[in-house]
Amino acid sequence: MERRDFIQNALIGIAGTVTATAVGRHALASVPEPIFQPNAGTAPPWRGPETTGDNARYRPVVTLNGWTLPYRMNEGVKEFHLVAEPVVREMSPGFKVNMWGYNGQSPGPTIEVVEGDRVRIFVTNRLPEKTTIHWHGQRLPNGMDGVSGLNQTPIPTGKTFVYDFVAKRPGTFMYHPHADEMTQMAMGMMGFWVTHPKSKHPNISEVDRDYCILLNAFDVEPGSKTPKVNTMLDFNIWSFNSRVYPGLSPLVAKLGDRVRIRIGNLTMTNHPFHVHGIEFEVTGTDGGPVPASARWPEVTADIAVGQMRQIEFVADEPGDWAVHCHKSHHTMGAMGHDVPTMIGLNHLGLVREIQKIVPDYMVMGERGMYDMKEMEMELPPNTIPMMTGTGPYGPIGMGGMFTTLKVREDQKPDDYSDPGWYKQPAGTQAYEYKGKLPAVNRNGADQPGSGQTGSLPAPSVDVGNAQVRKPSQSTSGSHKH
Ligand SMILES: [Cu+2]
Repeated sequence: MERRDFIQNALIGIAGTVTATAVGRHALASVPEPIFQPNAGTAPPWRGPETTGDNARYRPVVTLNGWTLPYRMNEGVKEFHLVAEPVVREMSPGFKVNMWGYNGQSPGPTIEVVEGDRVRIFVTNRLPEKTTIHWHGQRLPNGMDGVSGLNQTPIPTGKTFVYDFVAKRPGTFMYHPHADEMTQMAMGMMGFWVTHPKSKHPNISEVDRDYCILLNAFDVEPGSKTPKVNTMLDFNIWSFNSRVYPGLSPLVAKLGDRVRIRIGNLTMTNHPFHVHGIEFEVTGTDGGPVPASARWPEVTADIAVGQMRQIEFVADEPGDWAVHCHKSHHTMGAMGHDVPTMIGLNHLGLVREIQKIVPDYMVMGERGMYDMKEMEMELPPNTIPMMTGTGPYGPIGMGGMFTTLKVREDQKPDDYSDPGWYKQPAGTQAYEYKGKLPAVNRNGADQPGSGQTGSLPAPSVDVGNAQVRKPSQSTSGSHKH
């Protein structure tokens, strides 16, 4: 072929391409460009056009270690584009897990709209199997409810389906597949949905901070990277928004802020969600806002499987307060099962001998499991220690479903950055008692009415001669001194 012909053909080719592209672009113009999130950080609140100025319709939420999906307005319809796809989620620094999610992360982006909005969601399936999305809790036409086989045919790999409905009622919602849901949810497919009220609502407060947390769980064998999908109850990674402490951002508030936390549970067990330092009220459930007359104070709200709860409080106590699931094994990292209790056994020396035969052998805490944090443990690669996170006073001893509520006098409105560790004012922190301890005489102490305990000598304080027992000394037989 002569060079001139080649160029001629190439030009025809280009012309042909241009035509095809023009058609393609026209068709594509009806689908919003998908937006992807490259990292697991906490994105600042998404300041859409309805969140600023005098006519602002709502104060945007903040999804802990997540983000809000921007929309496109198309003739009065808010259009979103979700892409279901395999993702790699960094659950905690250095601990990466192969998951399935949406738009680059698990959970997927939060969808945030206003009551009465017409919403159109394009869902593109880039998974190796069929999927759907169910809009958990929403009022919508039956054909939009997303149960495969019941309401629609599932979305085949490579295809895009459209969900189109009006966000009828304000509240906290979730989305997740209703197609091979055990696999797809075990792999991390889920997301949050918030519908703000269109006008002042008698049972919905305006708040200064509005957080979203999805409770989720995975079963990742220590040293592996992909969750097991046949696990029914024995999950070993308990997470907020597919992150575990210390990979979770703090919930920050300015002193006096009214704070809302929206919590959804897409694990297979209940989670008593516990906040230190304040009392809260449950102001909303799956079914909508709770009337003020029906609320009561709590410091723990149990969130059952498939439920959503909104809790609210005034952050009027400065400090770093723990926020965690109260099931203690849910604030721990990857554990093997069938672990014997080793409290009271001295393993030193023995461990090294056993490890010659069983290289993975680990000591499960001869003084309780707190040891685990202080010990330099050899762990399989890509495994989080069982309990992680270090505070200003040493290991926190909790991971998993744990983070902090950081209340500060000088936190700026709309500032969600970590203010660092709280410095307790002098005289307001637990301190070591350095006086003498009373002798304990247990003989007769168990006899009712013996009065033995009351007759023990009062402790004599002698700060100058502090007696600090070394941990290696026996903790039994305290009657000897
Ligand atoms: Cu829990």
